[in-house]
Amino acid sequence: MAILDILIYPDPRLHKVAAPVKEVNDEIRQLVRDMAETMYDAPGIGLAATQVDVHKQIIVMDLSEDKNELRVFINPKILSKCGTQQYEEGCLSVPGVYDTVTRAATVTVEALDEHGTPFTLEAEGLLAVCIQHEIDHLLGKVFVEYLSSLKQNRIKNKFKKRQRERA
Ligand code: K1U
Ligand code: ZN
Repeated sequence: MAILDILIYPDPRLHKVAAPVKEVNDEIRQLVRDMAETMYDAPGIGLAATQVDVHKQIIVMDLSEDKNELRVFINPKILSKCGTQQYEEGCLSVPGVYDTVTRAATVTVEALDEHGTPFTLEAEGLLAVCIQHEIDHLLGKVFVEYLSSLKQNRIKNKFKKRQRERA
């Protein structure tokens, strides 16, 4: 297994749109394992392939306290959304930034698991938030894009400055 590098905002590669996985094979399963290890190491509760510069529709997630309930979503599609909820979100690609985002309260999502088996899931609460946040990553969207342009510019400038200082 391997810990992969996570792209940091405002890296333009975070805006690439991920392609569907054609076949869930051993190569994809290895990537899923590496993404899970990267998420647990960060630590985070979710990770989209986009964040590790792989532009395929793959998400890993684990919201359990003991970090032993890995969920894998390949080619996820939201079938329906209902209501609204607000949650203070974070993102491994925007470390240290937390802000409130309004999203659907419940979502029904269909996807393939790591064996290529289709499943449908009805989610609410944090699971619904996380699914929407990660699917946004696959569409090239980072959660800060829900914030005001003033906040987005402040965050962008902070991370660009940090990047310059590290170079
Ligand atoms: O997509 C990501 O960058 C992962 C992100 C998922 C997420 C969190 C909160 C709301 C929406 C989506 C994170 O995991 S940020 C880190 C985090 O939330 C966390 C880290 C350690 C323990 C518990 C939570
Ligand atoms: Zn994120």
